[in-house]
Amino acid sequence: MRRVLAFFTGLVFLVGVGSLALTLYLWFGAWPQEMKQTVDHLRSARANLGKAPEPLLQNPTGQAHESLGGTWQAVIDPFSRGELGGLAPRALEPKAPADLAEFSFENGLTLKVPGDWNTQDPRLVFYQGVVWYKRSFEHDPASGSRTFLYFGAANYRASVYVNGLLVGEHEGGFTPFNFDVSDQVRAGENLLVVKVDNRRDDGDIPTPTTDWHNYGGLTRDVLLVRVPESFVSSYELRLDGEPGDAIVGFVQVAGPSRNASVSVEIPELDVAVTAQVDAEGRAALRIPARPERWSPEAPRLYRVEITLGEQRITDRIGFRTLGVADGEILLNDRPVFLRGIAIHDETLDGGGRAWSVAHAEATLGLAKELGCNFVRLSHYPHPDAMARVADRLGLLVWAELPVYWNVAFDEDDTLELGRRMFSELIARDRNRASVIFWSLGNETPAGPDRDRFFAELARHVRSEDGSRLLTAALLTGPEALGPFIGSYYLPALLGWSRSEWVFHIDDELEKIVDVPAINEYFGWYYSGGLALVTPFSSEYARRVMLDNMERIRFVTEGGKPLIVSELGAGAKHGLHARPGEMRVYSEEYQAEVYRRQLVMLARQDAVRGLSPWILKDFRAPLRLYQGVQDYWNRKGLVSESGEKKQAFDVLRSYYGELAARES
Ligand code: GCB
Repeated sequence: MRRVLAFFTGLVFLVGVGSLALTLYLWFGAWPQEMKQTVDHLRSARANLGKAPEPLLQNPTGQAHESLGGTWQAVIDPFSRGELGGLAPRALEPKAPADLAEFSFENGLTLKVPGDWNTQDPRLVFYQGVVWYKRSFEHDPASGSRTFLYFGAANYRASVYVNGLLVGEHEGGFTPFNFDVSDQVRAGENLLVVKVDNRRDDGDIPTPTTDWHNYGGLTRDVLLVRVPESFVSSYELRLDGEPGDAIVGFVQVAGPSRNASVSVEIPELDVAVTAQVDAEGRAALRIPARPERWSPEAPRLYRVEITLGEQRITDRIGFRTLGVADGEILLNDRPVFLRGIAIHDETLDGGGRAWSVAHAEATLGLAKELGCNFVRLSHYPHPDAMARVADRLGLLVWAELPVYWNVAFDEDDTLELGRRMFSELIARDRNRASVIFWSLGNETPAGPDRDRFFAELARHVRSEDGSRLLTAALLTGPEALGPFIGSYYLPALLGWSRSEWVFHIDDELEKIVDVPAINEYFGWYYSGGLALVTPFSSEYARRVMLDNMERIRFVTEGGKPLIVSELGAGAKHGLHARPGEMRVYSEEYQAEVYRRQLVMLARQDAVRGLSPWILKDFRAPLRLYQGVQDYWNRKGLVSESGEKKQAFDVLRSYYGELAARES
């Protein structure tokens, strides 16, 4: 018995010593490098799976940074097999001729970053799944500094690996995120691998079905940003509304230093102040100043410089006030009427995701040509270049979260995701004078879960930024349309039209936002739909609607200013109707719908702006009418490659008249 005991004691001792030796060997010993890398990778994968990004660095391009844009190697991975057994894909790549190989970045696809993958390879046009990206970069981590990897956007989920180690993951296809990779980068060559998956499910924002294309990939720039150990992570400068003689805001410092002093300079205003941060790293600012106010007519921007030690951030900021009172939207205390247009994030020259300053200048330049002072950047956050260029050109901006149609309003995780997306968007754009609206969502079906969801989301947005107006595009669904059709449209089809057609908008969401908005398609959808379920021909139904359109009156609750955030009709560029012919998808019919709509809208008391749908034809896999749509939504005022349709001029002359009347 004693022998057995001694044997087992010895065995336990040996196993213990053996494990200790093995652990020491793995950590410090000459264990084959490959094996150690694999173990490190597995550790990082366990530790950092789902690890959220660090708080967003504000204005990375306004400080020392390097773009990692260019040509990256890529692998299409339809079954998401690249992490076989939890391994980083690089571990599966062959290193010697006899190695078993199931994966390789070499000799394959390359993709441009930034850019969607769909327009870069015919196999990827409608692809929804995983693509792996890889590139290497040189780095020299100076002591006393931290290194961040900043992604402008990756649609929809991204997992980021530096030198084989998972550093974290991000969800959400349109907002920026960054990771502090100081512990993973090394001097010399570094390897960056990113897994991007553009599939979404019902708990996501948005859900899988949308009327726009699910462009995947690293759609915006990837940056390497080096900051000191203690650094300015965010700041805000804006004009104090009352009485408008001070610039207020804050500078937030992150890192170990708790008694840093930051300097803020605005040379054109003779402002040079130094502020001490508090125990939370925050310096509240109130700087007496009377800047010239930013407006669409005079989009004055001031150069701002923020310095902390070796970190120097420059920005160009406009100062204006914003509010609502007595049914008006007030910009610099004066009522403003929004002459707008809705825009999807695609380049003007043939589709594909837009990302650059040049893209933004082309698109917003066209909006200016149309006579706009306002753009609705639908249905998700656009690249930061859009708000920056809008600042310069003098365009007011509606920025939106893709809470589109129906999302999982009853799920806490979905609400949390919405909150985080807004935080990322606000952190990025909080200093843009052009941005006046945060839009909570688009055409969401009413109900208690939805109302609770939006009330929470609105609370969150107001707590992060109380200086802008909240809006949302309401769904003019059956509740509003049913009574309208029954009381006015049907009787008119039967030959008896009432002098006023009341369109009653009644949605709980109106109470939550500051400025409600409606999407309406008089002259397009409703007539076509009605003809399908009544004996009336679609031609007759359309004629009756067009002829009576000016009788329509919107009635809202609460006396808030109202925006018509969508109206429009489809037309294929170059498709024409014969004189007098009622032909949908012709340029003439689209132009006629615009003419009638504009007469009707000019007579609405509550309406303080409009953003017709939409500037340019955009990719939409929902649109299956071959020969006409071919997977494009045709409601653009210009075609997918920028050719103007007749309706462009109709809206341009209307906006021209409005602007002339105002000046
Ligand atoms: C809408 C949606 C928008 C669509 C548009 C259309 O109401 O908000 O996303 O693309 O109608 O063309 O039907």
